[in-house]
Amino acid sequence: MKAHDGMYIGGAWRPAAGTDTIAVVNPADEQVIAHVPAGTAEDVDAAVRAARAAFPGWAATPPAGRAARIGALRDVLAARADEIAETVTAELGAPLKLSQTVHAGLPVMVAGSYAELAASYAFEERHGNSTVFLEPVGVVGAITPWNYPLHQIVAKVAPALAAGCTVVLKPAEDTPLTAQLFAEAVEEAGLPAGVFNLVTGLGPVAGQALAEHEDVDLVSFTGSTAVGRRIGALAGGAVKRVALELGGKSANVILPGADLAKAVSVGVANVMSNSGQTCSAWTRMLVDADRYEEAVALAAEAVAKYVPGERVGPLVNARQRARVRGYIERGIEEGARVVAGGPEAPLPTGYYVSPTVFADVTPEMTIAREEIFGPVVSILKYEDEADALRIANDTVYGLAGAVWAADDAEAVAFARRMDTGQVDINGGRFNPLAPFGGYKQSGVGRELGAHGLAEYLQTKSLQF
Ligand code: TXE
Repeated sequence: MKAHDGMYIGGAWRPAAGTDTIAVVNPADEQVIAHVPAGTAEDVDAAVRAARAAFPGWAATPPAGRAARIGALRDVLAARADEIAETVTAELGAPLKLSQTVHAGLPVMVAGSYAELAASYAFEERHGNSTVFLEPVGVVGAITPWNYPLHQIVAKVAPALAAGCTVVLKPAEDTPLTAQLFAEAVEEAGLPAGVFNLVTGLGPVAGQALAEHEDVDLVSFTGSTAVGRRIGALAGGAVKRVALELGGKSANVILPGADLAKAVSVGVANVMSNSGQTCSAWTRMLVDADRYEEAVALAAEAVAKYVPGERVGPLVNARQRARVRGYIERGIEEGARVVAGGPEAPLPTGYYVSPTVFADVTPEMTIAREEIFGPVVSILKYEDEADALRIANDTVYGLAGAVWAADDAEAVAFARRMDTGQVDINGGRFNPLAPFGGYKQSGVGRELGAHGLAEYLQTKSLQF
């Protein structure tokens, strides 16, 4: 596949400081499809300087002018959607249909929402005898994961640009080609040089250098809790702003009055989508004792439709496959019952695992506590509503969740007692304006919508 052999810095593709490269592999056939440069601290420093130089001009651009550029970026992403979808499929292994609808489609919606928000957001407020200005934080270091290669980028870059910040992006090493396409789109959209910069590279090298850089004012990170902790500690030490979007172990709570067939099939689909590589996936299905076996049978039936290599893609790399397989084995060792999938099913070449459903899962089991990040559903039994709430909240995470009930009011009453940042009520529907982010160890800060924009602002108040 086509790849740039340099970094996008200060409005141009420039040679990397070093000579190391990263091989990009197609997870569906394990073939190397391209190489990209492995950035060093020197590349990161050049990118941060470019972002710093561009900051005063971009920050002073009136919101309507920033909105126009973000709108142009949205249009380029929409025009190049096919190419984006093919690239995501090549480097993530996602089925092409998923890439077209979600991986290419979502970023267009999100960029569009920030074109509108940049124009309408109240960057100036009046409180009594004070005028309060909401000003851009400065240079943003964005570190993104591979699971939604373009969405994760746009969910950071679009609000940062809307706020008037400039950005250096270090994308995941597994999916740098989508990031390079994004840089091309930025250029095509006519953003001023240095407003957006891209450094590809390894997390512990280029990512670390960006997180540590003293001229970065805010680090926005999405990824593993382990790396998030390190970045949070670094930012705390340097007294700089940080936003962390980390793991999840979300509950799909099916209350006794809910439409069980719908709740189970939508619940299974939610976990199977993107091969379970979604931080907000509803990986714990909670069902009342009376309807438990019925739900287990429905889930086994639903998961049979998810054939690896057809509706379900592979995992992103061999490491993730080993990790997910390890969790499946652990589930069996700890006494959970495999009702679909499991370790033995034959699989095509590629980093596939079998879509798996576990029944008889108890809250203490590893598969009910740790983020698996694969197509694995755990079904837990509850006795009454209080028990369901206790189980739902019995996790260090708090990113998302779902509640199904006889009516919305009952589901809302339950959702209000869940310790989690986002809940889908009787199915829900994606909303690009809804703030997304975690309670507890799922993170700090919010992405998307006006709340996502506010992360990139700092407050100045003038008294009269
Ligand atoms: O994540 P990493 P990995 C979870 C999920 C998954 C696990 C491991 O459970 O199984 O994390 O995935 C960069 N300094 N999520 O190992 O390493 C790295 O280059 C600075 C949840 O792939 O955290 C990449 O750009 N940066 C999740 C980004 O961090 C560093 C999405 C994420 O990679 C770094 C992905 C360092 N020292 C995984 N080390 C979500 N919340 O959506 C790595 N990176």
